[in-house]
Amino acid sequence: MTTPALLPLSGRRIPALSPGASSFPHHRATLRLSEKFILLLILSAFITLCFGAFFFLPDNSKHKRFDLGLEDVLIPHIDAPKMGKHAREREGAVRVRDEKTKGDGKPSLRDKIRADHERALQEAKEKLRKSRAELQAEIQTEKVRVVEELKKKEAGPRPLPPVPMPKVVGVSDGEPPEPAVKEKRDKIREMMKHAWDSYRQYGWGHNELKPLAKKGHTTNIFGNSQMGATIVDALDSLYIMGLHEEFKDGQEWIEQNLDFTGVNAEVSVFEVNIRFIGGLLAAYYLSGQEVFKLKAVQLAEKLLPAFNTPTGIPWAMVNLKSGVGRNWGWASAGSSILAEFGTLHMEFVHLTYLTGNPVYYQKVMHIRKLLAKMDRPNGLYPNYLNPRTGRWGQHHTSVGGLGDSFYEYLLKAWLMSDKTDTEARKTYDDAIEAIERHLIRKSNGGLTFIGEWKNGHLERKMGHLTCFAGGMFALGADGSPDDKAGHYLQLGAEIAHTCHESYDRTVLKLGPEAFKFDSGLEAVAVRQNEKYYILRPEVIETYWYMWRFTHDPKYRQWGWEAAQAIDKYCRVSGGFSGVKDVYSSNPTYDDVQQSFFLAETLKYLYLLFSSDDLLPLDSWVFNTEAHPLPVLHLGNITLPGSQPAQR
Ligand code: DMJ
Repeated sequence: MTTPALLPLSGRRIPALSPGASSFPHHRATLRLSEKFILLLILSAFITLCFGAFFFLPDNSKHKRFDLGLEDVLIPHIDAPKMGKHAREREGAVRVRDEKTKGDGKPSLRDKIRADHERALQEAKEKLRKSRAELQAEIQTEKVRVVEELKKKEAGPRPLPPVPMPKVVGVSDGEPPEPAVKEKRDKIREMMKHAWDSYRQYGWGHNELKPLAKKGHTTNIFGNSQMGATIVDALDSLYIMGLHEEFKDGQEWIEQNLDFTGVNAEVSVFEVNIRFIGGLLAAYYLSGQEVFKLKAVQLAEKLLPAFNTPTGIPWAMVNLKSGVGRNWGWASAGSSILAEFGTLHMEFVHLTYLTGNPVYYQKVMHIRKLLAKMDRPNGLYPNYLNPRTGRWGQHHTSVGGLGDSFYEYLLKAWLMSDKTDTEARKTYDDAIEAIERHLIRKSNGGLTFIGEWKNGHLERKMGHLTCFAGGMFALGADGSPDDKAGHYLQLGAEIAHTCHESYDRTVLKLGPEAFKFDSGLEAVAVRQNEKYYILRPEVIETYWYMWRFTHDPKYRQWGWEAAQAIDKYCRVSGGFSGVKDVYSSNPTYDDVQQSFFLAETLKYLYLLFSSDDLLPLDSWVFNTEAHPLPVLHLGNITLPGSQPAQR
C-alpha cells in the first residue's frame, strides 16, 4: 500500500517514501520538542471538542432534524444538508404549523411529533438489542404478511360467511293452464325479448336505451355513469321468464364489468338501492349465483357514507368514490326525501342477513326509531326531513312521488319478517289510518282517489305513481287491525278502478302522469306536462295484486288492454319508448326505454298471466322495483344487532 507524502510540519519537505518503507524517517527516532508541542496541542483541542460535543450538543431526540416526520426518525443518520427537497420543504411547513398551534392549550404538533420520534427511537433501540436470528425471523414474518395481503387483494373481496338459503319456492314455470292466457303470457315474454335485445344491441353497458336514436341513455340518478342499470334491473325478469341465454349474458357482463371501485359518480342512494342492490339480491336468491350477492355487498358498502349526517338520516346522493353526500337542490330546505330514506329497509335487512354485518340493519332501524319519536302533523308524515336538524321541511304529504314507497316498506318489512316485525306493521297501520282520514276522498262521479296534503289543504290530484297503493292496500288487508281486511281489499279495488279509468279516458288507453278530480274533471290530466306516459308499472302492479287476491278476471282484462296499448304505441324498432301525450292520436316519443319497464312493468304483466305458484306471495316480497326477496323467517333467525323476534 502506498502512503501519501506527509505534509511538512516545519516547512521542510519530507521526501516521498518508497513502497514498503516506514512512514517515519528512519534517520531520526525521536520528535523535536516543537513537534511534540504541536501534537499535544492538536490532541488537547480534539479532546476538548469531544467533551463539548458530549455535554453541550442538544439531545438527539430533540434535535431539529427529527421534527421532520416518521421517516426521518427511522433514518436518523441522514444529515440535514443531505435532506431531499421535499424533506426540507416539509421541515419548513412543520415549523410554520408549530408556530400556529402554540399557546392554544392543546399539545403542539411539535410535541406530537416528538412523542412519535421517541417511540420510534425506542423501537429502533429494541430492534438493535435483538439478535441477528430474531431480526431475520421478524423480517421473514413481515414478508409472509405482505405476500398474504397481496394474495388477498388479487383474490378479490373477502368471502361472505355461509348462511342458510331462505326458503325459495316458485322461481320458474307458472305456466297457466288456459291456452288463451298462455298466449298472452307468451306475448309479454316476446315484448321482454324485444326490449332486452334492443338494449343488448344498441345500449349494452349503458344504464338505459334511447330506442329511437338507438344508443345508450344516461341519467343523473346514476351520476351519468355507465353502470348497466338495465342489465341489473332486468335479470330477475329474464330468469322467471325462462330467458336463460339472456340471463347468462347479463351475468357475464356483471362478472366482468360491474365494478364500483374507483367509480367517481354521484348516485341516488334510493335508486341504487332499489334497482341495483334489490336487483342483484333477487338475482342471487333466484339463481343461487354467488357473484350477485358479492356485487350487492360491494355496492352497499359504497352507500354507507351517505349515512354520515348529524341525524343518521342519509343524504339523497353520495359519491361512490369520495363518499361525499348531499341532497337534491330542489328539496325543501336541504331536506332528504321520505320515500328515499324510507325505502331501504328490505334490502338492508337482507344485507345484514347475508353478510353477518349488523351495520345495515342498524342504519335502517335508526331511521325508524328517529321517525317514531317525531311529531306528525295530523298523524301524517311530511315528505321532507332535514338530515342536519332532524326537523320536517315543507308539510307536504303524498302517497305518490316523494312519499309512496315509505308506506310500502313498512308493510313489507312486516311481511318479509314472516310477520314478526310487529312494530313495522303498527307504524304502517297508523300511517294508513291518517292517510285515509285526510287524503282519500270520493269524486263527484264516484271515483275513489288519493289526494296530496299541501300546507294545510288537500290537492285533489293523483299521480300515476300513487296507483301502486291499490296493490298495497290489498297486500296489507290480511292482518289489518279491527278485522278491516275486507275494507282494505275493497279500497284496493276502488283505487284499481280509478286508475283504470285514468287509462280508459285517454286516446292511447295509457295513463297520464297525473290526473285531477276538480272543477268537473274526473281522472284526466289538465296540464300538458302531466300528459305523458313513461312506461311506468304502478297501475299494472295493482292489477296483479288484485288478481292474486280476488281472481276477478277484469284485472287480467285491464292488464291485457294496457299491454296491447304499450305494444301498439310505445313499441319502435329499437325497443320501447315513453310517449309525451296520451290524449293525442299522433303521439311523440320521449326516446327513453326506462330500466323499470323491464324490471317491473313487463314482470307484473307476465305474473298477471301466470299461475299463482310463480313467486307465491307467502314466500316472496317484492321490493319497490319489483325485485322479489324471500321472506326471512326471523322467528328462527336473529339478525346480528337485533333482538330476537317477538310474535
Ligand atoms: C320505480 O323505479 C319504482 O317503482 C319506484 O318506487 C318509483 N317508481 C318507479 C317507476 O315508476
